[in-house]
Amino acid sequence: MRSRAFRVLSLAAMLTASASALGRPAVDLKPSAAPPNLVFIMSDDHAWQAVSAYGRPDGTRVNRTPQIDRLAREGVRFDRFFVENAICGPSRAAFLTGCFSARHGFRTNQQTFDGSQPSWPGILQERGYRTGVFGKWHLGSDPVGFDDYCVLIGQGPYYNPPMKTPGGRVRHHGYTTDIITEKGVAALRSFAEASEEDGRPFAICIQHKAPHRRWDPHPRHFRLWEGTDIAEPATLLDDYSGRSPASTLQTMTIARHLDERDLKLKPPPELDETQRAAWDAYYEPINRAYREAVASGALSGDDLVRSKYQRYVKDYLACVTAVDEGVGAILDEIDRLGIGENTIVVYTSDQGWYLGEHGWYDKRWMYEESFRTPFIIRWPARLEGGRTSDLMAQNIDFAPTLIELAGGEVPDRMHGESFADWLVQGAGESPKGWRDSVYYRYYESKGPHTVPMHDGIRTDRWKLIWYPEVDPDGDGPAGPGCWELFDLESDPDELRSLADDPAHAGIKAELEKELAVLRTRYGA
Ligand code: SGN
Ligand code: CA
Repeated sequence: MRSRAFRVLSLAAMLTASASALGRPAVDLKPSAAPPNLVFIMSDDHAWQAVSAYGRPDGTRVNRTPQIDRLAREGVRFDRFFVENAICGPSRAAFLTGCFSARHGFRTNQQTFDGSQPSWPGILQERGYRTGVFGKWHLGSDPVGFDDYCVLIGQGPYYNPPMKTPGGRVRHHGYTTDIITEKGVAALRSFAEASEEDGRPFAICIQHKAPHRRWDPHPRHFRLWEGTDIAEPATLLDDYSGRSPASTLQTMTIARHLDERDLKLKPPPELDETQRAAWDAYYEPINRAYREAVASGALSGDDLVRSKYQRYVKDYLACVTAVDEGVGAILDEIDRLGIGENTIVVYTSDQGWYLGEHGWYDKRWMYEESFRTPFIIRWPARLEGGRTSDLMAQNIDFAPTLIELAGGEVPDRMHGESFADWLVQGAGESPKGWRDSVYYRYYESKGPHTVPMHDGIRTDRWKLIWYPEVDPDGDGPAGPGCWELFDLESDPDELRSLADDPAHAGIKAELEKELAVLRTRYGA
């Protein structure tokens, strides 16, 4: 039998040869270097503000995520990583295909993803990678390009999730975040073992349901925040003045739209008897006190909003802690297997999230909280750790970047750009010719939370948003359309639209022109 070193060498030589045969030399993997493994960890709705390596823009920390922070310390943290459509399925499809929603076709969560289109898992698989996905999928169709999978059905519950595998449905008992972590750890072990045998690299996606609504914690995290208050964002009591009427049309406020399940006044329906007992033991006394305070009028008005905020954010952050512990388990397993050096680890979320900013939960908007998403990448063999980057990157760039890092050829249809070369060369200033504006488009007006359809452009300093269905007079979601323009330098919280300010007509016209170019480029 040939030695493992020989097998790795010949596979690397094969990959390098086929990349240059295709006429596009990828990132200069040293001829003797084995292609990297990938561990892609994606959570669902993880606000970058709730990753302590990021924190709130004012520098305060809402929570601690020591394991994700460890990744940031040892890797590169992207501070301006945006999605192209801040909602689950569309963003996941963009990560997979490198395309805007208009091209990958999955514009709203109500659609079904066409898995026959080129995607990074399929391309890596063709290049000899062993691939697997475990956890949330949420694309309607079955995973394509994966040798193995075990995915939640639709959104999936926080407890006792039924999951789908190539062999059919499997029931699970326990806490979904922990189950997904365990599946990730098990896959790491078996893929690494197989790789020892045949020299094939692997790509494993570990995709959490948490901290998606309805933020149901594990009992070990119930009391994490007991006796402390979580800092409020400055815009918790936003009155939406100073902007177009668009922001008043949504139904995602902490004040009026959290329901009994969200506030834990009702338990998750899927709990078994033992789980339910633990749940009730914690929540029932809190609920009793809450109901009494509301009924007696002791808790009302802004105080009630603040109290709902605390309840919501504490549950949300408890769910984040389970995800962070899962990241720790994965990193420990990578260390234990001794494969850390040449394994790329990514931590990201399908979009950002409102932790009370503008009085909201949920996502969908082109405002920074949901448009931006956490993105951290570690690869000890090739990336110097502990750095941050301001590169205006987007989820559509992930597939091209990864394909290049794996020595493959990026299909022309991908809208995204690879930042692979720049990353391995030190990730300093933006690479020459890199985009100086990013495009965004959200389609789901008729979906949950009634956020009106919009698209827009963001540059280093400016953001221009167009709402085609909003009436500028605020009479309802059927108007001739209206604009919002923000100066991100003087107004980082995006509270004062300058769209109607004559002094900003020049910059608005310039941005409108550039927006038209981007719409054409991305087929929107
Ligand atoms: C569900 C949630 C919504 C959420 C969407 C989309 N309601 O409908 O609050 O905006 O998913 O989320 S819930 O009652 O099921 O929690 S996404 O992450 O899948 O895009
Ligand atoms: Ca999501």
